[in-house]
Amino acid sequence: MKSATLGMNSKLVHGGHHPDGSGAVNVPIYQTSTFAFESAAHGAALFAGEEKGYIYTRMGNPTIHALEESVADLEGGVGAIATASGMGAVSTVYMALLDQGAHMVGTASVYGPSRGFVEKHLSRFGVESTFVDTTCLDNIREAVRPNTKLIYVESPSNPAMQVTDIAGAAQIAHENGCMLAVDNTFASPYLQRPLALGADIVLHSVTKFINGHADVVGGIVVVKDEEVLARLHNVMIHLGGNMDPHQAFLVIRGLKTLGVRVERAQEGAGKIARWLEAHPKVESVRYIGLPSHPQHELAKRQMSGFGAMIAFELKGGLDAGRTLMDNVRLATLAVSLGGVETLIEHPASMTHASMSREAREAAGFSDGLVRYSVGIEDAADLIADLEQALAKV
Ligand code: LCS
Repeated sequence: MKSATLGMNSKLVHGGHHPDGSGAVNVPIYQTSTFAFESAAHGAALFAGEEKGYIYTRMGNPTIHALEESVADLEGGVGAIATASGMGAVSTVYMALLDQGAHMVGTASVYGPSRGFVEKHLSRFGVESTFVDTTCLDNIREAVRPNTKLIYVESPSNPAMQVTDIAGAAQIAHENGCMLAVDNTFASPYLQRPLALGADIVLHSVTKFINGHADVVGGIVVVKDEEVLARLHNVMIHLGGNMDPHQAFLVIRGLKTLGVRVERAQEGAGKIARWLEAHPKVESVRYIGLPSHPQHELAKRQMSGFGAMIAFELKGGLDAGRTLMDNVRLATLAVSLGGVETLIEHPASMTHASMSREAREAAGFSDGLVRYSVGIEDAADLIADLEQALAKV
């Protein structure tokens, strides 16, 4: 069946599977490092790219390919490369697009290491970067230089929950001869498809919503253009950051339920965000589904739902946040997000500890901010859990 005619949930369930004649309903795990050639000439033709086929799992594998095809189809791209982790996806994009002396403009409130890798490591090779508040397109426009090759946006951003106008950022990128890459981890392809909004590259930490069960670390990059795909693939196989077949199998299994998980979690998130906003001990709540969120209207236009991520600050600041995190019982105090289980964490001392306080403040979040990833538990139970923990603050 042509996937273009299918709805999102049908694509999620059936994507990427090419039955091998065995009758297997699921994609088998091709747990092999290498693939036999039919002849010396066949091996040479595969290496020369004259024939299509599998050579060696770092370069490609049927289980991994099934995942790549499925996510590429969901995101509306020509192909994808799956990586060992989300950072593998981020670093492969940077390494493929940024030559010595090149410059990139990024969202200031990206996941800490997505910024740290450029500022601490790629800077050693002469790569320049400017991280700005990309919720204001003029900031991007002003940061672009003649040597800018990449605009890198994370939307919604982690953990500040800032939303960037993807179509507007794409226009700036293309007027200036550079590419727009979007980290779509927080939304997932179920809620947002950046390529359709004009981005050239979309990437994910599949560790989060795409896999959704807190049992795999992985990443994926989807692109619109075959030449860019080849460039990314070439960099990835040299860095050695490929996904492995068992990882891919688990992610395919998780992906099938992305729609039902996201629908369920965001329904809970909306209830919890509204409850938190009305709580006397809560100073502020950032949930893009709340009308009080500064980019609520933009999110309504470019996303089909508001997702399951909430960030909030208590009136007692950091100390109050610590008391809350130490007293929740149903939510788990852990980093990561986007799984079926609700997680709570403290960005300033955990996920974003690698950024300076000034950088965190410039990125729009204070040391008191608490991040809450809503799972698929009963919202009433999660609210009761927060209620008893807040009573101790
Ligand atoms: N992009 C975003 C938006 C992320 O949130 C993360 C990880 C990554 C990329 C990197 O992906 P990974 O290599 O971990 O698969 N975010 C994390 C977080 O907020 N807590 O733990 C990891």
